[in-house]
Amino acid sequence: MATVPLLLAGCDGPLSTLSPSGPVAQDIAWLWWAMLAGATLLALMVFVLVALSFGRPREVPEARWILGLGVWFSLGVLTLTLIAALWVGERILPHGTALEVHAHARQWSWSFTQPGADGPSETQGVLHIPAGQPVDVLITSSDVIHSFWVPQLGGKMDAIPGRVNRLRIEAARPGTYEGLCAEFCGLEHAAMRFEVIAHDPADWPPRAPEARP
Ligand SMILES: [Cu+2]
Repeated sequence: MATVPLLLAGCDGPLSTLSPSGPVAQDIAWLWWAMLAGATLLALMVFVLVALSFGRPREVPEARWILGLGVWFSLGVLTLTLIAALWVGERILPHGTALEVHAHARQWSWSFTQPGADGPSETQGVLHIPAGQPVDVLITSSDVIHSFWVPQLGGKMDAIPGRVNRLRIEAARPGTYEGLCAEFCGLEHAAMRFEVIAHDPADWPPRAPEARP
C-alpha cells in the first residue's frame, strides 16, 4: 500500500489516461479511479481475512463472514463498478452529430484527412481538430489490425482492414496531444506514433495543415 502513491506518480505525462484533457478522456479517467477503488476494497477484504487466519482459532459466524463479506460485500463492489463502467461506456459513445475526420493506418504510419482552409487536406502523422467540440474519427487500415489511441483525448479504437470504426474524441483546450498505435502490428509497431493538434476555434479550419509547427 505504501508503494501506491509512488507508483501513481509515474502515471502522469502525455501518454497517460490519468492526465485527461477533454470530457471523454475525463470520463475514462474517472472510471479508472472507480475501478482502482473497487479493487482496493476487495484486496483489503482478502488481506483482513488472511491476517485473521493467523490469529488464535475462533468461532466463525457463517452469516457474517461468508454471506456478509464473501458474497454480499464482494457482489456489492463488483455491481457498483459494473454500473460505473456501463454508465461511462454509454457516455463516451458518439451520440449526435460531430465533425468527422478520417484516420488511415498502415504498417507503420498514420495518415489523416481533415477540413482545411481550402477544402479537405491530407496529412501524415498529424491530425488537426478544433478544440472545444466533439470530433468523430473514422478509422480504418489497409493491411493488419492497428489501434488508434490518444490517451488524453479519448478511448482506443481498432483500425480494421475493410471496415470503418467511429471513435469520439474531444480536446477541451488548444494544444498538441500524443497518439500511438495500441495494437501490436509488426516490427515497427513501437514507432507508430502520431500527434493531434487541437486548434483554437477562431483559427479553424487551419490555413496550412501540412506545415508542422
Ligand atoms: Cu499499428
